[in-house]
Amino acid sequence: MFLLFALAAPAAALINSTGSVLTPENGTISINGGEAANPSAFTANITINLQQYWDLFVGPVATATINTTVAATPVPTSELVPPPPLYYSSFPTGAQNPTVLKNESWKFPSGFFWGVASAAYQIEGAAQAEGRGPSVWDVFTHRSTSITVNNDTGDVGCNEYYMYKQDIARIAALGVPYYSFSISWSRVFPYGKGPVNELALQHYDDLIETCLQYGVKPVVTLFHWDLPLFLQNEYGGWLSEEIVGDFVAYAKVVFGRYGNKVSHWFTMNEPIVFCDEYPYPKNYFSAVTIAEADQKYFCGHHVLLAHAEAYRLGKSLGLNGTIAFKNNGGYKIPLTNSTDDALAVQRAWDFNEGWFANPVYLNGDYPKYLKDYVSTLGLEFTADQKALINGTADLFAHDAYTSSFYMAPDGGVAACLANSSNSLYPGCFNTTNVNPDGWNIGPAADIYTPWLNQATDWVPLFLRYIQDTWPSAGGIAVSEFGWAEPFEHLKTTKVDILYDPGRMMYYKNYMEAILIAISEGVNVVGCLAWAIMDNLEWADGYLPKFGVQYVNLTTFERSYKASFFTYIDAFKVYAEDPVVPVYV
Ligand code: PNW
Repeated sequence: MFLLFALAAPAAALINSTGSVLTPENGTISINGGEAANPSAFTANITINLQQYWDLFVGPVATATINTTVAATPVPTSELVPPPPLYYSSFPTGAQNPTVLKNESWKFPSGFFWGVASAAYQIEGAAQAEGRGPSVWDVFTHRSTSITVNNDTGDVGCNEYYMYKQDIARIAALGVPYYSFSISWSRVFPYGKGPVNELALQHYDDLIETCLQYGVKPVVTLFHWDLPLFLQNEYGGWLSEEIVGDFVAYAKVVFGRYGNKVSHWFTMNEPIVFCDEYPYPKNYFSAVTIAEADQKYFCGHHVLLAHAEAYRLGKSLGLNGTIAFKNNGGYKIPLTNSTDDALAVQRAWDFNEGWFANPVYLNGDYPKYLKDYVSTLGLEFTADQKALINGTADLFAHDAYTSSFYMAPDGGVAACLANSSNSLYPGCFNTTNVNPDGWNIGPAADIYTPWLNQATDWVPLFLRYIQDTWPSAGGIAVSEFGWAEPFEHLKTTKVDILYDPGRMMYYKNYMEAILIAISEGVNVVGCLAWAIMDNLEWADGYLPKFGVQYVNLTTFERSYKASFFTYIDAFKVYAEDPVVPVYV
């Protein structure tokens, strides 16, 4: 059933900040074949319903062949068989079993929270179902010319909106104790604010109840990039301080509804990523009066305020789950031991992790090198705002996929800072994944994820750096890590796809790196593997594969990849809490 919401008061939704009427194509309407000389003369209030809003900005949306909730069926025991070890011993089968190696000084302490992760737009499908409003990503995947070669969209995707019971049964069958997913803001508030869509809330009621029924604890992210389109159109989304109130109102509904059923809340996913190219996704929305290169800092400023207010609200409601946001990035290794490279590395921390971590974990304010720049834009927190932001995270959640070398720009940091047309200005640091000796930092992932190399050796140092730099009483959770197996999308048989040695090595090495960090005194409290299954990798569509499960996008059948068993194995061997597979 579709819900149609009359768009009464905010009919100015279709009118942008310069007063011209927005069309799907380019943000301004052409009247009688030409740009209106005086757009405000043509401004009119019109009332449209939700379907018309979709039609105007997104156009036809595909639907799945399965479009009612599918009951879970027990996972056949034949699927619960781990693969043989990667390398066979040279002895005939059964003649000699190599000793299972275990490092007795390693362990995941009791209470360590681990599981698998996803995000709404990447897996749900059911784009228009039960009153969901469009998000910026619906527009982007349908209308932008810079989407993947395949014109992939999230219209149907993994169809998790209808398959979630089976998905939860499948992870429970392997004994996975936590599932991290995000809620679609534009399902709950089809316009980002205003009328609440009860059907969406009922959907997430059942998703959360199903988790609990299977002994899987839900971990919920409020915002994983799928901004309600209406808020982008009305005031430029995260570019406007208006979003703070709208985000907090959304948080209030979700916190109020699911309250203490959620063990860990994340307000935002990776603001560095979604602000960095603001308006994100790039190459579709053109926005307002702020210079494009500076939009990211306005976005970040409002993210910090919105996060902090949502955190304070959650605490005032007495939620017993932890609340934090997901930061992201890799360890930053100086390319050489020159002082200019050391300076560039510090600038890189300040313009990346420190952008959000310093205000929240240290002092409510931006780190030095970033502050030098954003204060020229008028982006300064008042004393009250600093007090509001400081201390608004119960743990340090970090999406830590890889690591990279950092160095000064050609010509040095000072020359870059003196030249605002330098392409690296204002950060004035450079980065590479290639060692000075010419070798990659580690094996490359898929060609569609050029940012990702297997650099797990650096993980223990990185976790220690986080603990020392931004101490958090609740410890550190690696809230995403994962691997896009090279060329997986080119494999033509299911058995080939399911045997994923690169991802197996990544998980084995990564789990050992976390164990090393813990054994050396770093308080790592949890980790969440990205992703529960293959999904829409944003503008790269379904080409890069991050899943520990394969999804047949026609039948929606899911299958465990070998790497899922590698991941589980780490806990079977090293967790103080037993891994309890639930066969339902
Ligand atoms: C994360 N980088 O994004 C996101 O949270 C997920 O939605 C996404 O699917 C996953 O990682 C895999 O990409 C990132 O360039 C995007 O370093 C880019 C980077 C890191 C994480």
